[in-house]
Amino acid sequence: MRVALLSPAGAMHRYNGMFHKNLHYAPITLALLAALIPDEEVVIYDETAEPIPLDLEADVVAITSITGTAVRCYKYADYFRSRGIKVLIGGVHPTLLPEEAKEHADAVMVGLGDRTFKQAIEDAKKGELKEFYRDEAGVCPSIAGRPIPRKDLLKKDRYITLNTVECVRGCNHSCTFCAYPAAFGQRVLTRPVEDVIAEIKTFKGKFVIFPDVNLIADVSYAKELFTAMIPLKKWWFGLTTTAIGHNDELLKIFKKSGCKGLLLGFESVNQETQTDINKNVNKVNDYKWLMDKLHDHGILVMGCFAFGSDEDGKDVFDRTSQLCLDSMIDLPRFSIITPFPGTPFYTELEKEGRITERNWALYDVEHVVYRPKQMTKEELLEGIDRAWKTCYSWKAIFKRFDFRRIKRWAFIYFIANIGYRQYARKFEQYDESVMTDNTDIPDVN
Ligand code: B12
Ligand code: SF4
Repeated sequence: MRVALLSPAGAMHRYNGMFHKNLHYAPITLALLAALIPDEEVVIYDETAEPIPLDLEADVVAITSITGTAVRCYKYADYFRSRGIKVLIGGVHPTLLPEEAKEHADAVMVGLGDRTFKQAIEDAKKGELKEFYRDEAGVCPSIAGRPIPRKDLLKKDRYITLNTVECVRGCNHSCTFCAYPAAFGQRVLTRPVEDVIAEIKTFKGKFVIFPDVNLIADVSYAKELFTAMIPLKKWWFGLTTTAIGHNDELLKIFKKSGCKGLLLGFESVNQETQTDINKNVNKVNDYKWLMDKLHDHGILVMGCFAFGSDEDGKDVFDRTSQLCLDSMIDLPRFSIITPFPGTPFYTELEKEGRITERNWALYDVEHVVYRPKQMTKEELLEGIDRAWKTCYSWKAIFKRFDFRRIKRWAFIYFIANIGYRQYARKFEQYDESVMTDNTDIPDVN
């Protein structure tokens, strides 16, 4: 059976958007789905890397969707169905809103596809597709024994690296704004260490990227995995929570195993916001101490902040920029706290009648989709723009550089900062009209 796997992208992330090759690594989703159906004739179109051809030939089109891409995914789904092709849709957003996705697809894949995708393709062959395939408790009790994702099907030269590997599925926290626990629950599934190491051994080059949302969701697993990585002599990047600062043993293992960069969700300079969003693992007063400690271990930090919580007054932007400068956060990243559907944060704002925008294309954490409490939408947008520009001026880039502790990694620091400086300067071009424009896909309704 001919299966086309599609990953539509929002305007900013599309192949002709603002990132180009320099800031995209290969996502795993489609490459893994391809590996789950080894007997089929599969092609992959990831719209961050290339256009999706409207004249593609396939018996089944399988689309992955997150909230920010859902409207575009539905338009592709409607279009390919109008050509008589069966359409399956899955991913975070259809998992959160399966009934909505069903309006546009022959089958909706709810939750992980590890155990259900092959079944759906078999059913499609027999003309017996079901409306929903659900990864409910017990259907996917483990992600052990996963095949190695088919990265050979990706456009290799369009990514900064193909060396991405998933090892932990799930997070032990439940922050109120996060779509991840809302979609996949709080169970933490881990891949056997030997499987992950075997996959990493297939990688060419020095770099490895872990896209897992929280690498320390299971601390004893993290110790085991990264200890096993030490002999591989790789340089790796991944995501954890700020709790990493309080685990000296694991931090030492991170250093030895080649950890060069971590993405941390600092979220806010207001401790009350951390309580409000259920992320009390973050202690704002520790941020400077934590940065020094990570730098002492040779680890650079992308520090993410989300503006617009109820506790944020108009001074929050300048306070946050100042903290980034004082704490020498290597790569500050700013977004707008976004109520993804299915999350407790969405339910709360919905109850208060504060959701102002339901076009999912604007749920990309860069646009304002609700009424903030202490400022207007315009003030929030102006504030975030100012924070980007303040932190990515040349002067600020040099001021944030912790020469004493991380001079050896200066090249990583400056390359990454130059990339984000470009992002900071371009992102205002992606206004609401650009983000919601899908006229390149024919209308069939
Ligand atoms: C790589 C990545 C990206 C890439 C590619 C995104 C894409 N369309 O795939 C880029 C850089 C473009 C990106 C951008 C964004 N991302 Co992103 N991203 C990821 C990340 C880190 C890894 C994805 C991955 O490879 N996962 C590994 C695979 C194996 O897991 P999976 O994708 O969940 O797939 C499994 C199941 O979901 C299911 N499945 C998924 N799709 C399908 C389809 C079918 C047909 C079937 C059968 C099954 C199936 O089966 C798979 C195997 O079990 C995830 C976090 C994560 N670890 O998943 C966030 C994540 C998907 N991103 C997220 C967000 C918020 C964003 C941004 C809005 C924000 C930002 N600034 O980063 C932007 C917006 C993009 C846009 N509008 O175009 C959120 C999504 C929340 C939501 N409700 O939408 C996630 C979940 C992170 C989080 N903490 O919440 N992202
Ligand atoms: S710690 Fe990160 S991944 Fe986990 S629930 Fe909170 S925001 Fe989501």
